[in-house]
Amino acid sequence: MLKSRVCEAIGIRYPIFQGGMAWVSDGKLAAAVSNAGGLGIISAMNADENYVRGQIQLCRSLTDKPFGVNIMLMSPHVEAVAKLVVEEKVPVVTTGAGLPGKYMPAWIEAGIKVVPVVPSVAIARRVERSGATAVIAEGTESGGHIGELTTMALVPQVVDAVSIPVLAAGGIADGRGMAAAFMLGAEGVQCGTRFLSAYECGIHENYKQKVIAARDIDTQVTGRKLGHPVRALRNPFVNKFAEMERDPNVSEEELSAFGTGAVRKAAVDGDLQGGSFLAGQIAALVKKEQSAKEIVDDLMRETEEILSKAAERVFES
Ligand code: TUI
Repeated sequence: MLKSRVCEAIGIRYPIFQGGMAWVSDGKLAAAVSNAGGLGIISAMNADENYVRGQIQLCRSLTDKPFGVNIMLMSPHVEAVAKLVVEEKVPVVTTGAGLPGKYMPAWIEAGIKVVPVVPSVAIARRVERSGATAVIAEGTESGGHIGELTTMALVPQVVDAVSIPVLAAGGIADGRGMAAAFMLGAEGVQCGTRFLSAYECGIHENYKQKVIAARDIDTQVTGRKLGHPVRALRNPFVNKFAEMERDPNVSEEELSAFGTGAVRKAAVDGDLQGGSFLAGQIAALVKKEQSAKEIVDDLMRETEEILSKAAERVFES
């Protein structure tokens, strides 16, 4: 049985978080992952506090296990959602796309375990000083909003810099990736892309099939010009965005307006032309639909098998 400080700190059976994904991670998916022994996470994305409250209630109606809410710090509703998680006494808050420092005292005071996503050593150190329970070191292989460093380079550097547990994210979708993360010093993982194909994931069937059909080279990063690089599966929307980004006559406002609503179009409408299908570089490893429990069980079985036989694999007897 794999041993991890993450399980003790969060109160979960397996050290696997399901990433908070905009228009993807709702109360139903989060409850399914938590019931499977991982940590399911509801995405607060750009939604208001009423939507997030509804998803928390839905999750609580489906599981009595710990779950999390991911707060996207660029959200226009961040202040209201930051208050809501305190009122609702949400067990775990993860954060993304910014520095959570100003909200952390109130969350910690309320007994919430705070686990920020960090793209660098300096930010990991800062959130540890602010009282984070653990950090998620997320490499640029991830889908959605990304940092610069790869998981392979970032994770061991963050592990050396902080004493709280580190979870690895970015490019992890099976037991090989999870075992490798543990070899880098991580004590848990966060997977997003792998859970896109879960039966309990309510995204449009076109999104699931696009992930299942993806090849290794099928993701592309756009949005660097706006200062918010985002990784998604290549399609007409991504091609057009990239073309507009290269055109010096297109203003940042026009670019930003073109991108607005595209993630919803992908996840809710399955709009293959106009949607932004956020997914990580590991999408090609996702080959079929499965239940959240099958995904968590596969990850754990593969990881334990690889790690327990690691020496046999590489040493001659
Ligand atoms: O947040 C994510 N992934 C996301 S958020 C999102 S919604 C969105 N859509 C378009 C543009 C921007 C956001 C879709 N996918 N992952 C966690 C993550 N956090 N990745 C990188 C960071 C991060 C970046 C900078 C965390 C802290 C940070 O601090 C530095 C600063 O200057 O704020």
